Amino acid sequence: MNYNNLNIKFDGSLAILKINRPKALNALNKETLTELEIAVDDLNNNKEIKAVIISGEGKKAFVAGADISEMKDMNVKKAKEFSLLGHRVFNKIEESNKIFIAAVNGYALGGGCELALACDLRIAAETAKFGQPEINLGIIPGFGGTQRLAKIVGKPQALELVLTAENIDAQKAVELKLVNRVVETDQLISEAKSLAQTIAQKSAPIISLAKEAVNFALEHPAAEGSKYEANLFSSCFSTLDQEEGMQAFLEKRKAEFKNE
Ligand code: CO8
Repeated sequence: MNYNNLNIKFDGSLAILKINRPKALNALNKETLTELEIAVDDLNNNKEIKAVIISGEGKKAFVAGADISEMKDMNVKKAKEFSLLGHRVFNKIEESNKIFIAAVNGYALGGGCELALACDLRIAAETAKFGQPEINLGIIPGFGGTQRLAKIVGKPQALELVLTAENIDAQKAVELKLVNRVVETDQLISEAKSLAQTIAQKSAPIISLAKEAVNFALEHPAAEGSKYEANLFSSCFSTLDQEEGMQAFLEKRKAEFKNE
């Protein structure tokens, strides 16, 4: 599939997806979000792929937000449709059986920060900047930012970002646990690939169960989480990879997972 606003490259069991509107700092217009949904659906159905790196083309921006020129004349109905499109696409990333890693190469503002938040792991270049500047435009975050940000950094820090519209740098983002780590800017993609490859060596069904279990924790009380984990944990024992993983340990060799 040829996309107007996305570049996708494959490297073994990894996919590297870049938002490609550098002249508009990779702002998410409807066409880009629609293409992103098709791409995420395709990747989710691709049995060869275990991890997806999302980044932005160009040196300046990961994604500088939803496209303001497109949003400017929206009415309430159109704004809701646009917001729900973003929610649908970002939920598909969050609920995917693949691991999504945001490699944040510059501005991750508004919808761009929200896209990074929907990913499972976030690596930031030293030059990355994060923020939720929507309030300066007379709106609030609308692609899941108020919800995911509060869960990830906690209410006071989320509210400070959303109410002040101030950008934070990569170092501050690490302190807030908004990103997993900061790396040198020219090492960003190689570091993201290295992390993705470490994960991709594990068993696909077990990666997926691990993600599902941790995601569940953010949405449910501890007692429900324990039961859910016990169910997912026991289902590992219906896989060939659990047999192989334990057998390999006892035989003092590296496991050769079959992803089954
Ligand atoms: N939308 C559209 N165009 C953009 C956007 C954007 N979000 N960001 C940058 N651009 C465009 C600029 O208009 C400019 O275009 P042109 O060259 O044609 O004038 C080009 O990209 C380069 O940008 P700048 O000249 O502004 O570059 P600077 O280096 O001076 O500044 C900034 C970089 C600080 C990133 C600046 O561009 C900026 O502040 N951008 C807007 C950031 C922002 O407010 N983002 C939040 C948008 S709202 C949002 O994301 C809501 C999400 C939920 C939506 C829910 C649906 C209803």
